[in-house]
Amino acid sequence: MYRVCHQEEKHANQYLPLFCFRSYNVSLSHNKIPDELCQLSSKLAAPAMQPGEKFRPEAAIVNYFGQGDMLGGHLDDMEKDWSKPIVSMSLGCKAIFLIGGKSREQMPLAMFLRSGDVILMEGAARECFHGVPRIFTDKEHAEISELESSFSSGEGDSSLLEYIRVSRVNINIRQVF
Ligand SMILES: O=C(O)CCC(=O)C(=O)O
Ligand SMILES: [Mn+2]
Repeated sequence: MYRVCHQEEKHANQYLPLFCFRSYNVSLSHNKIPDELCQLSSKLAAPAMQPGEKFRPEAAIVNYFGQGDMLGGHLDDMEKDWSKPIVSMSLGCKAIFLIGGKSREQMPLAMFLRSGDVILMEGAARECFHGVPRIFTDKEHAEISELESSFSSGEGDSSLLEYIRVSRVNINIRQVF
């Protein structure tokens, strides 16, 4: 349902170096968003909705980051109604998230995103360039000990734990149409 292609450096600037172009195409094969994820994202989106309005989780985009991966500066501008929020959840290794302004020229703010953090992109932030220039996969800086202990206390698959120790997964849920 979702297509991503990276365009080259002509869009680059010093802070948000790469540019992504994405579009929605419902005729492409896609999976249903799991009910639990729909319910969770609707709850998390609620503070950004108008009274009486309900968030419709219509797309779930999953970004996988391995060592050295980044997501270039971009606007999420393919959704019909920008007054609807994007719920963005981080799992795994800590990352730097940059959020700038409505143009690429504006100096971005930097913040860490750790496993379990949720960003609600709404209002003015919904129209701002943002990106993920760096993730931290080394033991000292990844800050995933809580996630590691939740894995080791359950029956979880150890290959998942090995994966997430050196990776970051971002899931962002959107109302698109
Ligand atoms: O990985 C993140 O935290 C941000 C993801 C994002 O901005 C996107 O998928 O459009
Ligand atoms: Mn985005």
